[in-house]
Amino acid sequence: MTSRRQFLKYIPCTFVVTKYNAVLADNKNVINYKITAKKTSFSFKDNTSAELLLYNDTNPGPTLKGNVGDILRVNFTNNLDEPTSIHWHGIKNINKMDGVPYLTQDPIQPGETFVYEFPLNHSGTYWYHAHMDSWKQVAKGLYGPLVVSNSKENIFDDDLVILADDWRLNKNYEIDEKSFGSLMDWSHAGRIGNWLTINGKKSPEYQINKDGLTRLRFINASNARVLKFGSSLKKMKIIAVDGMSVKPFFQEVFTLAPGQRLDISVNLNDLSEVNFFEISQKKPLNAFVLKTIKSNQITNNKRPNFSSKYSFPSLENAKIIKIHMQGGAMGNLAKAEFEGVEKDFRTLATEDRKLWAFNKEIGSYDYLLGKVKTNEVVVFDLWNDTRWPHSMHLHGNHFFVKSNEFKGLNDYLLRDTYLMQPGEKSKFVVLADNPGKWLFHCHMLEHAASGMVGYLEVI
Ligand SMILES: [Cu+2]
Repeated sequence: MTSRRQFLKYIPCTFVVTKYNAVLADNKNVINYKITAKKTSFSFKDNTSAELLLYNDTNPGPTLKGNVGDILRVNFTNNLDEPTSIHWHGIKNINKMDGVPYLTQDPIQPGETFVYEFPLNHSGTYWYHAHMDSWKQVAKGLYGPLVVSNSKENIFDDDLVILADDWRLNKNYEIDEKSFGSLMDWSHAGRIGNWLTINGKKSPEYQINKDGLTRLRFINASNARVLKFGSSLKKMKIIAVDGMSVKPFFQEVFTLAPGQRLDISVNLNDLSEVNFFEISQKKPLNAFVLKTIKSNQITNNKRPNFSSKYSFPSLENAKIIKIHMQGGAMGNLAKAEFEGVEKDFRTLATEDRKLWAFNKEIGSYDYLLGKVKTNEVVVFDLWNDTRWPHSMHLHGNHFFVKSNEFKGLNDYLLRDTYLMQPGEKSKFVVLADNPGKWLFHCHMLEHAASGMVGYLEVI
């Protein structure tokens, strides 16, 4: 492993093929995928063409599917002009497969191949995305869904991924390249877009079985926009949050912050269609439509069997890690330490492009937040002492948190990404049962790039 600074010294380095030798059990089913990242033209609207960075030339990238117990093996080739890596968001991964450059692997150079291989231990809705300059690479389309199934949950007649992205396009329906790196975006809400797609399309329509039961797997792949979904149904039945099954509950609308996932179960009964809207702005947008078609193949009289193997742990001997989040526009961060030097906020912003801090330190991929033992119960005692919401994501280990965004739900949910409102104080009860160096960062990707990032080491 090379550190970032060492690495910068010898760019360009020689291109080698990195081979991961499987040490996983031989008797498991291996699901093989081949993924290539490259520049690809894509049309957001008829007669327009945008240059994106895509996996296998599609937006979103291919939906990777497996069952609990399988091994996922992805033979990945980087045909971009820049280094990259892939993170498997929400997967309790083997640390060296987690895809964080400089922390868990060296960046994958142009022309190089890297084999990601890891077991799928938990069912749920996940996604994968670039983790190198992700504020740019994700904004240009480097992501895709990952769905892990479990036979006990297999009661649905239709199962659809609803991957939403909020693109910032110019008037020619191309990526607005000029605004990349805008200090205004980085110090405010992040790169907020102007063009919503669902699975790469504007307001798509999906046909589902009449009288059937449908599972919708929402994923927010936006750089920064907190999406809010409503529908023409009175209420939506939520069955999973961040890939993890929950005791079903009903909401009229729900928010979905960058990086988060949420699954709902829909039964249209007598309706012939249902409309879904994105309502985070004054004017609701048509997100997508479900329309029923006739079918005789309904297998819908099974009862779901959702269960979680995790229970809320005792906090008696919990290790507390305090994380004071500061910075951004209109914030109270006067000074912070960056690469060992204390600097005032203005200098950090204008000279270093750093704007956010944990505990008065500008974070990075090598900023250690705490070191704990495997199976230790850890409490992140967080305070969002900024004027902005932050979608906080922990790699490799999940945490219980009171998810205040759901109306009437006064319970802890197991999550991997939680949206903290301005001023909010919150406790993440982390089940540190997966050893390794695990990034903890804001999933507003501009915030992560400008300091809201660190890692937890589980030894
Ligand atoms: Cu943030």
